[in-house]
Amino acid sequence: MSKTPKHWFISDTHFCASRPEHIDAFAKLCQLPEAGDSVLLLGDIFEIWVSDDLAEACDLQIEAELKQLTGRGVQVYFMHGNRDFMVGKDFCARTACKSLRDPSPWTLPDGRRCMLTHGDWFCTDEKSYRRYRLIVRNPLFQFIFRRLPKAKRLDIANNIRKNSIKAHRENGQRSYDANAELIQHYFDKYTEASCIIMGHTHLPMLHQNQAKARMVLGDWRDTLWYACADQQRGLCLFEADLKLEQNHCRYRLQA
Ligand SMILES: [Mn+2]
Repeated sequence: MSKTPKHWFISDTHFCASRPEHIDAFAKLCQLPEAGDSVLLLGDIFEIWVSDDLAEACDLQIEAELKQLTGRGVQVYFMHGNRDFMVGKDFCARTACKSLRDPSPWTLPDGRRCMLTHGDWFCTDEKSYRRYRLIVRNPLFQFIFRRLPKAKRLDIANNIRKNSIKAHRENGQRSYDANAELIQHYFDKYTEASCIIMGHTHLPMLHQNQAKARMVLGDWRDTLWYACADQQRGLCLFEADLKLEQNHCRYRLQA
C-alpha cells in the first residue's frame, strides 16, 4: 500500500561556514522525508553562491545531503533566492535537484492550489534592492559574470554581501516586508492559487484574508523553520530547536 506523499518547504537557511550547527540540523531534517515525498527549497538556501565551480566545503556538505535525498527517491526542487541566484546547471546535475522557476504553481497533497515564490519581488518598498535585482537577475549580467576570473567573481560577490549587510542595518526590518497591496493585486489578477508560499522576509507567519492565504517560511537562526503539507493535516509551519528534538506547529492552514 502506498502512503500519501508529504511536501516539505524550506527557505532562508543561509548556509555558511560560520553556522555549522545549521548544516548538522539540515542533515537531521533530511532524514524525515520518505521516498515519494517532495522537498521544495524556496531560495536563499546558501548565504552566498558565486558559481557552481566555487562551492565551499560547507556547500558541498549540503550538496551531499541533497544527493542522498534524491538518491532515495525524494524529489527535490531548487528555486533561486537573492543570495544564491547563481546556482546553476552543474549544481543540479551533481545533486539531481530540479530547478524551479520563480514563481511556480504547485498543488499540495490536499489539492489546494498554491503559488511558490522566494518572495523578494513582493518587497517593492525597498528601492535600492529593486535596482540591484534588475541587474543581477539579468541574463546578460550573468553571462558576463560566469566568464570572469575566479578572483574577480569572488570580489564582486563579497561586495554584494557587504552592501546587503549594510542595507539591512540602515533600513531596519520594516521595509523588508512584502507589499500588502501588491499581494492582493497578485491574488486578484495573476493567479488562480488560493495560497502563496514564500520566504525572504524572515517574518514567519500565516496571513489569511477570506479564502486567500500566504504562508511565509522563516529563516534559520537560533531556531529552525520549515513547512510540511500532507493530505490530512493541510499545511503546517513548524519551528524546531537546532537539534530537531522539539518541533512545534506554529501556524496551520487546514486541509
Ligand atoms: Mn532572500
